[in-house]
Amino acid sequence: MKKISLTQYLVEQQREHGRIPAQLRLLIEVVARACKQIAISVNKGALGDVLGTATTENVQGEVQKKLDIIANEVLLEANSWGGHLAAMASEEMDSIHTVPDRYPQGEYLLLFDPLDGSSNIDVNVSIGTIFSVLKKVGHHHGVNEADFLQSGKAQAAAGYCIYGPQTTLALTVGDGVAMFTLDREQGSWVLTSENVQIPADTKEFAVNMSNMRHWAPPVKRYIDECLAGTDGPRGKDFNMRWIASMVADVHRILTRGGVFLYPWDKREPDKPGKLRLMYEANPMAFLVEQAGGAATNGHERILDITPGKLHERVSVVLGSKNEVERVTAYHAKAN
Ligand code: P6P
Repeated sequence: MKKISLTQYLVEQQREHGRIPAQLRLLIEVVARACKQIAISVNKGALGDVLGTATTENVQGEVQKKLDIIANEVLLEANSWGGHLAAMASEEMDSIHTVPDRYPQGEYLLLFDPLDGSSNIDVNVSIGTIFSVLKKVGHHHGVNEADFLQSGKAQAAAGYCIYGPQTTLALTVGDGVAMFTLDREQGSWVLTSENVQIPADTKEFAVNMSNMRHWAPPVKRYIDECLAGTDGPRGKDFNMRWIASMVADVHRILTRGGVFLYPWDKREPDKPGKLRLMYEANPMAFLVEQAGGAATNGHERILDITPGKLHERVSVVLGSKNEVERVTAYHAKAN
């Protein structure tokens, strides 16, 4: 594969498929540049004043890590002046952040989890930035939270940056998934994989097993059958991986297949799940589907869910198509 820059890739994609108009290309390049800046802070670790917790909490009442706030500030600042965005929404902010009046407003809406996997920051395990791009619908002036409440199938683009042994950006605009690796000598993103495909079958599941006693029966049945191995109903042995950074678990699944579950559990029955729909599940579901995988909440396609609130949570089953369909079928039978 030709090793081209992110900019050349975006220009050539626009020429071939016409899905990346200038404003969207600027948005993607600005987000990619912001991720490079975040990577510099992440990679400093104890050498910079970036580890540990801040003295504040986020909208979910979770204590914020210093890097959560740094990453959030980098993304807000980078995207304010370009004229490509009307507003932003972040896991780290209660309400939406509209572009300051001194800058022109564009037609795009950017949502992000600036640093996902915060519990892994201080122990040097891969973390990431997740982003989702929507377009403002209607021609009303100004922008409000209701403009963001669109289902995931309306996304214009989605991606993540994983800060791991390599710093890698995964991106889709609806024409498949491409990945770019950060060339640190040049400070540029280089295309390193294109048309990423998730195998339909897998022998690897990702779930936090410590929650097993709290799961609904269909999830327990699915995992029990995986654990039963060759002597059980699946007739094959399974392996388990759980990194507790969604970006890292999803990156592994995009790279070699697998199924990821963060299901509803009875500890907080009113909460549909732990993960957030708008800036975790939706962008990851878009990427996974574009790579030939599937993503449901156990009952319906995540991208079809109509959001009611900006920070609403959702149960997530995503990855290798045949496994996701099996888990979803078990839920249907249970109903
Ligand atoms: P647990 C990270 O905090 C996160 O939001 C996802 O990135 C990850 O998949 C999940 O939570 C991990 O949750 O309960 O295993 O710590």
